[in-house]
Amino acid sequence: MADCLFCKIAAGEIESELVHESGGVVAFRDINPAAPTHILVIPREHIESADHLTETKGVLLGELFATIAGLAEKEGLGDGYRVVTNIGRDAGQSVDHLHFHLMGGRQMSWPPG
Ligand code: DGP
Repeated sequence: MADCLFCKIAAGEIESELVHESGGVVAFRDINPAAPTHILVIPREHIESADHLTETKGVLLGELFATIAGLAEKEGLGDGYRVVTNIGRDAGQSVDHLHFHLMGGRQMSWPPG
């Protein structure tokens, strides 16, 4: 999508600290980290949010979560980590391209704010 920040990052048009890249999935460090490890895992395909997922995206979702698990292992998050996806303004979604926050390296609190 022409005007999407994360599409541009996935295409390499905007610089980011990439930590994973495949044909379907890209992962890069969050510009404003909220934990020692804070990585955004996204599909290359423009999907607005998890609210726009359909059953046809099952394989892609599997790759997204396998990527998250692989990165968590690489980052040494064996004691646990959190995966968050915000949907819509009330939840705090600021970029309208599906992304999973992979956060870890500190004790998380619950419930989230
Ligand atoms: P959300 O609020 O759930 O839509 O998360 C969007 C995240 O994207 C937020 O934690 C900050 C991050 N972010 C915004 N712009 C950039 C950018 O240009 N580069 C990187 N690496 N992260 C960004």
